[in-house]
Amino acid sequence: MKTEHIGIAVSNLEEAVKHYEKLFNRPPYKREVIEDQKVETVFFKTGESKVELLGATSDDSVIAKFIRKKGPGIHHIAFEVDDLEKEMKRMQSEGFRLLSNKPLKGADNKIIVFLHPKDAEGVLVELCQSISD
Ligand code: CMX
Repeated sequence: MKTEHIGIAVSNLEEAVKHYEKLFNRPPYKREVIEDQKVETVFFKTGESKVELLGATSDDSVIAKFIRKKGPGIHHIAFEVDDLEKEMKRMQSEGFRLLSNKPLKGADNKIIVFLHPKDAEGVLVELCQSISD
């Protein structure tokens, strides 16, 4: 599995974009709202991988809840797989709890599923598979 991206929860997306533009010395390559997840995402390329800034689009977004509880910071790590449904079955047979029974639409042309953070030593893990535009 390749580390596809690291998701960072931010309380002010525009301010965070400015900071990360300075950090990477380049602009983001993509911005996308995922309505179902109530998040707005902004992506920066970091070599083979990416950083995804995550802002809440409503107070009941999981990102808003996460920030209220833990403050801004690393929210999840996403690993890319070739066949998400196959990996979901494998993970379930290994005793991991999946947070959805079916793949969900993720940002940046991906289908995704999350594993419960309690099953990965307190880290929210996303498995993702690329799909065409
Ligand atoms: N990392 C580590 N632990 C986390 C966590 C995170 N990101 N989010 C929640 N937790 C912990 C909580 O602290 C809590 O722990 P305790 O029981 O010890 O207090 C536990 O998990 C349950 O959390 P909760 O706040 O009670 O439950 P939620 O209703 O917030 O659900 C979770 C948590 C992980 C299921 C939810 O945040 C989720 O579904 N996240 C995935 C959605 C998401 O991130 N979407 C954006 C994706 C965009 C993309 O990449 O495409």
